Amino acid sequence: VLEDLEMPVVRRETENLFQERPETGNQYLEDALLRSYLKAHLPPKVLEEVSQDLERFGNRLLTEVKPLGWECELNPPVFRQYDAWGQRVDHIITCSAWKRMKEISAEEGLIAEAYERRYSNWSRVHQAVKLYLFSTTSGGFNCPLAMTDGAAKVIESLGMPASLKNAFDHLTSRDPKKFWTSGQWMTERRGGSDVANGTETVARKQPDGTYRLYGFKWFTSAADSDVTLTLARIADAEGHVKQGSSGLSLFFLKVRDEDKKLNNIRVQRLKDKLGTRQMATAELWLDGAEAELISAEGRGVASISNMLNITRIHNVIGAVASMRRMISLSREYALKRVVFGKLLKDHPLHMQTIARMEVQTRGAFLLLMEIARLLGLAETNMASEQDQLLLRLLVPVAKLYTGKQASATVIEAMECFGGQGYMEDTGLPVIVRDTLVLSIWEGTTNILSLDVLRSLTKSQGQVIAVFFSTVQKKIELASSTAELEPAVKQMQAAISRLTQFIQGAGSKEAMTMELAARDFSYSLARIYAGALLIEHASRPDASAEDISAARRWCNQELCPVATEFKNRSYEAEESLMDSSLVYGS
Ligand code: UCC
Ligand code: FAD
Repeated sequence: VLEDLEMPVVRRETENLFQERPETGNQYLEDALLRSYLKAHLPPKVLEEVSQDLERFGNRLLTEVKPLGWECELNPPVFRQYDAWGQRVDHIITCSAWKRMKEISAEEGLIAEAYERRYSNWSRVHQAVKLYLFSTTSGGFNCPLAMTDGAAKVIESLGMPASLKNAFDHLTSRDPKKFWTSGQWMTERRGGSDVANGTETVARKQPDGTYRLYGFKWFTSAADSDVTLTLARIADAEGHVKQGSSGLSLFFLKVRDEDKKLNNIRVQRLKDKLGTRQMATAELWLDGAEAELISAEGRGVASISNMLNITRIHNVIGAVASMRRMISLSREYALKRVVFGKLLKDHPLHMQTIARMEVQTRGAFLLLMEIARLLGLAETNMASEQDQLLLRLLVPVAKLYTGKQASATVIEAMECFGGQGYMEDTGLPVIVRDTLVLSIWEGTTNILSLDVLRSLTKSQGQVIAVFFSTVQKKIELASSTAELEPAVKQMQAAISRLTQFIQGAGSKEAMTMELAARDFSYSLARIYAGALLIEHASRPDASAEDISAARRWCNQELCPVATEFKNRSYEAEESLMDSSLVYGS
């Protein structure tokens, strides 16, 4: 008070011109789209309970979890290879906040919720929303949770073998003392995309029927996890292994024994990463690690894809959460920051910048909810064959598309804070760094685009018919809303261009589809998200913003693959020119 009285008027005014910290409140209460989605889809009783839980969780995130997340960022894991007496110990030391995140994850049932299924098919939506709210404050703990969910899913998909029941109970526990997390060790030195050719790890059968693994795992995230799933080639009596995908089998192993001693595993070092620095990613030597074979021999890739599809959904959750968080902070900042004599919010060009991000985020959010909804149906035996095909297609589509959207959005949003956006201690660069990995891990954009083609081939084209009929059904709902007419017309045009592309490409060589894979996947993402936005905007209580978002989304190029096909971009000549442009002739 004394200082205030004594402060000269000029100085006081200058202090008032400081740039203010953007503060957001309860993320659930502030997310209008999330709340309207839940209101539109959940049965009333489920909505009531889920809303209460989310509001409470939103408060807990604000008061308890957010500071812990920041602590995780400030205290990244440390690797201690030797103890003071020269003994090799290979300790990965994590901070107390990271350990607390594990307990909170259990208490909140962030994995359990999906497997208890107390809201039947809606449990996956409930879980996805909790993870979405948790993501950017989790201090990187969303990563082990993704893999834990994936491991539980694999065990469940295998029909819950007796030997894995205990592990499943730990992975899905709400008891912090009992809760385990899992890793996912696929990538080796020779590569992470081409797992079939990159995996050198060998599994040797022991007289008691267990296996011992020998090899080197090049990227192992959340290396402090309790258990992991990994791939290896089983050696025959002569020590020979089968190469290629059909030589790979899936193994379960405990990373440490009861005394916390590593399971014949040596840590080479921790990765020095651009982001996700709160979480330990290690290089590991497996030197006879005891493991249990959990797939049929040679069915390793097919079996671990149950994990991949879950972790890819978590990747979508992370992407949408980062976009939403950066927008929330940007809009708060615009309410406080004065430039050229007025608040940023009163500069139309700045509002246009944020509104464009908002439209992208809405499309991404609805894609995420659609996948969670379909997964919930599939897991409660309520999914039709069409729903299952659609889920298989939409997971890679959404993963690859939202990964790219999120990277672009967080960079754009960083700029909304001017120079402050680039300052480490604002926390904004953390979100940017942690988002940039989303298009790399769990399969890069190109690999996921090829997975989209895999899902088409596997269903012998059926999935694309389901895609078209579902999109049509969703946009038909809009027929009574005049304001949506232009959007519906744009969607109809895009659908017919996509149909023409598919017919045209069908008569060309296989090469065409491979070259078109990325543009094709983007087209599927834009068209499907457009249909979801239109569907959401067709609700009787839709807001003007819902309608505008649908219209604006559909104003963009919805079917880039048709344009590029017309440009002959996928022809052999152009492909040769791609190489020439890169390397010169
Ligand atoms: O990167 C990682 C990060 C860990 C950190 C956790 C973060 C989680 C998110 C956090 C959120 C914030 S872990 C490593 C991730 N690695 C990958 O994603 C691998 C990328 N590469 C691929 O996906 C490739 O496409 C491969 C490895 C799947 C290709 O393998 P193959 O063996 O060459 O492929 P094939 O021969 O086509 O497929 C073998 C079998 C087939 O089944 P069958 O034999 O019945 O015909 C395929 O249909 O596997 C089946 N399959 C699938 N099934 C392959 N992919 C899938 C799929 N996605 N879904 C269903
Ligand atoms: P490459 O396969 O060498 O890819 C290089 C480029 O080539 C990419 O742009 C890719 O899109 C492109 N490309 C590859 N193949 C094709 C093709 N057929 N057609 C067109 N383009 C192609 N892995 C784990 O198993 N467990 C983990 O816990 C884990 N954690 C990770 C944590 C971090 C922070 C990071 C960055 C990675 C992690 N990974 C993990 C590894 C990750 O899954 C791989 O890095 C990723 O799948 C890509 O594999 P790669 O590095 O071998 O890239």
